[in-house]
Amino acid sequence: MALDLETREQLLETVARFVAERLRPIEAKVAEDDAVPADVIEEMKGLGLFGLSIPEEYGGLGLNMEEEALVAIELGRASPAFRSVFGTNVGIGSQGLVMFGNDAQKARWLEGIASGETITSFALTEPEAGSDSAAVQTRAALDGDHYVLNGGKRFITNAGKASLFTVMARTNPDVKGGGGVSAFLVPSGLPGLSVSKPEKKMGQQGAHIHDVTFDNVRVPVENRLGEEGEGFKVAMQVLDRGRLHIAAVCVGVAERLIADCVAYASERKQFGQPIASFQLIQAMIADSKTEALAAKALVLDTARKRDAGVGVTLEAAASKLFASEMVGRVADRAVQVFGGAGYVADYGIERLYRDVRIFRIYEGTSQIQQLVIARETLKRGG
Ligand code: COS
Repeated sequence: MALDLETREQLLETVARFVAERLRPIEAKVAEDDAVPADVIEEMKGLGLFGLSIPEEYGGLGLNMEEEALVAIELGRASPAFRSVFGTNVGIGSQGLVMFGNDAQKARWLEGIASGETITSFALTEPEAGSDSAAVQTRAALDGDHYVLNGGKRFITNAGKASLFTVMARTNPDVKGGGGVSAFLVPSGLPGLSVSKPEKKMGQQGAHIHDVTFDNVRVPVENRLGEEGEGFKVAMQVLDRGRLHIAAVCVGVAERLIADCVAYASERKQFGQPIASFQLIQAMIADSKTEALAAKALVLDTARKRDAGVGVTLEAAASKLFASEMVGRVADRAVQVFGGAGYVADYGIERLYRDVRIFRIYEGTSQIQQLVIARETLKRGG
């Protein structure tokens, strides 16, 4: 159910204020410390950010996709590391459970996910299963009323804090590809589950990714999500949704970068005038603005279609492809508009330039989005 317009505006204003007053001022420190302060995480919980997409009956805000996208755009105006704190709970870590969980599974976990007490992670990627995610090798062998999980996952966001993983593992080794894969809800406390130290990475300091290893982890049969063999489709549908969310974040980051460029170009003087008066600077701002508007229109149109029950595999992939490539260009132009100041750390532009690079890679690379778009277009006949 959609929020009434007044409530929606209030929510967006509250998030915008939180971003401006609480998150923006501490961006540089979060990057330096590689950690989001605990009191800020508590405030995120208080605002309901962990439960944006969790149904109201489980304590979430129950936003539809359009509303979630609008919130994600607002959140994009602060360093993307902040969104990552609750991003898995809103998206890939919870949506398998929301879409495919049975009543008992939902009753057991969704309230904790909505409140932020339970942090979730989505464990699909493996060293040999990145873009080829149907090649999952982690094994789940049935043994009485348990599955025994063995294998390793890679680059798993929030794994160090997660208390619940959605794990894709191969239940049928005779079936190659996605058909042999099932999805499981795996609490982090189970014996045999271990999480590595966080990886050092290019950007988004404060957000963490880890390896996760399963060594004879015994998972009760009732923790299987959906039927045996449905795990790959669970993952794909979770990703369809996640791609749209990421695209919305890209729009928010782009809008922020454009505003930063306008502010800087209006102040910075060369040749006796603010550089904003130069047409070559204006051209960069115009290109960035046009592309950001186009991405926003695509994202919101796709979100509305999804809310109306239309299949949006193609449109979600197109949103992710266009918006993530767009924000890469916008960030590149921002460095150019700022000139030397764009290259040094104090202004924060080089940090965002690094931060946005991952958007073209995670939840499916640009090349995977192209494949999905082409396949669906061919299937639809145009
Ligand atoms: N929704 C529902 N079902 C889907 C689907 C979707 N979006 N995408 C694929 N499926 C189904 C297919 O319909 C097919 O079902 P049948 O076997 O019943 O016909 C099955 O899943 C296998 O699909 P497909 O043949 O397309 O699988 P491929 O191995 O060719 O892989 C790609 C498809 C490459 C698109 C997929 O592996 C992918 O998205 N890879 C990137 C993964 C990714 O985003 N990783 C990031 C890590 S998570 S942060």
